[in-house]
Amino acid sequence: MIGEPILRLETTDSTNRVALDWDEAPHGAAVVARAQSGGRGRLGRHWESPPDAGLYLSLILRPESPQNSAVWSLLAALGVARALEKLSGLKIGLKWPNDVLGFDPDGAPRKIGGILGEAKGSKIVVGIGINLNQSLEELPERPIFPASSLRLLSACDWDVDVVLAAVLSELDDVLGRNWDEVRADFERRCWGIGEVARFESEGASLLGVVAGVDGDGALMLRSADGLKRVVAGELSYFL
Ligand code: BT5
Repeated sequence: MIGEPILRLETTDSTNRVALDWDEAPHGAAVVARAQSGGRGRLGRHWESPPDAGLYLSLILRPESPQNSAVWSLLAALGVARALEKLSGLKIGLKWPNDVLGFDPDGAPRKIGGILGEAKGSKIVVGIGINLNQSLEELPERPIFPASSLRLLSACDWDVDVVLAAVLSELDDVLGRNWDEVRADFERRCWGIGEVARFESEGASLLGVVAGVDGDGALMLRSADGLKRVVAGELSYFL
């Protein structure tokens, strides 16, 4: 069962750090905190985690199936999108690989959450950050895919525990599935399929049209040299 046992903390540096260090944790164990002082984003970035304004959750997975580790983050992103959509009635999108998107009334995408997958040996930790009750002033500035919160998009306050329960229940379902079973839903929600994008990783850059996400969770880019698979890097669109 995803979310059992659950370790609840008032504040910590990073729930992912706690989950990585929790050696005895069984598959499905969760760490949740009311605030983080050193919330982590991808590629060494920071995740703003003010008290009670968002959900800060890490899950410990000890998968038996050989699914590629990148796939767990994609499955988690999909579970979060499904849960938030059911709760709020808002349309929730995804940006490969790890952004959870809400939309302004005019349809512009806003980052309301993110997923950070990390591994220690065979243990996988999937960190989930969701902005719930922040005002615009409490959110960091982002030049593209500006930050928003569920409250800003839905005009109501959100109880962190209600969202936690909904997310865990959805993840219990989605994390038990094969990527191929749910890939179509990820692609349906995925921002920018058919658009030109630039993929950057370790100094190298590739320009192409986003064609979809493959059976290993890699993004497929149709470049001047043909169809390429890309993993673990940064994707930017020309919005
Ligand atoms: C992510 O990184 O989107 C992954 C975030 C994962 C956070 C969770 S919280 C629970 C668990 N424990 C942790 O320590 N982490 C996980 P990335 O795509 O790199 O986005 C980070 C970038 O987004 C930053 O460089 C900022 O520009 C911006 N940012 C920071 N805080 C944000 C927020 N609360 N909302 C939206 N954007 C934010």
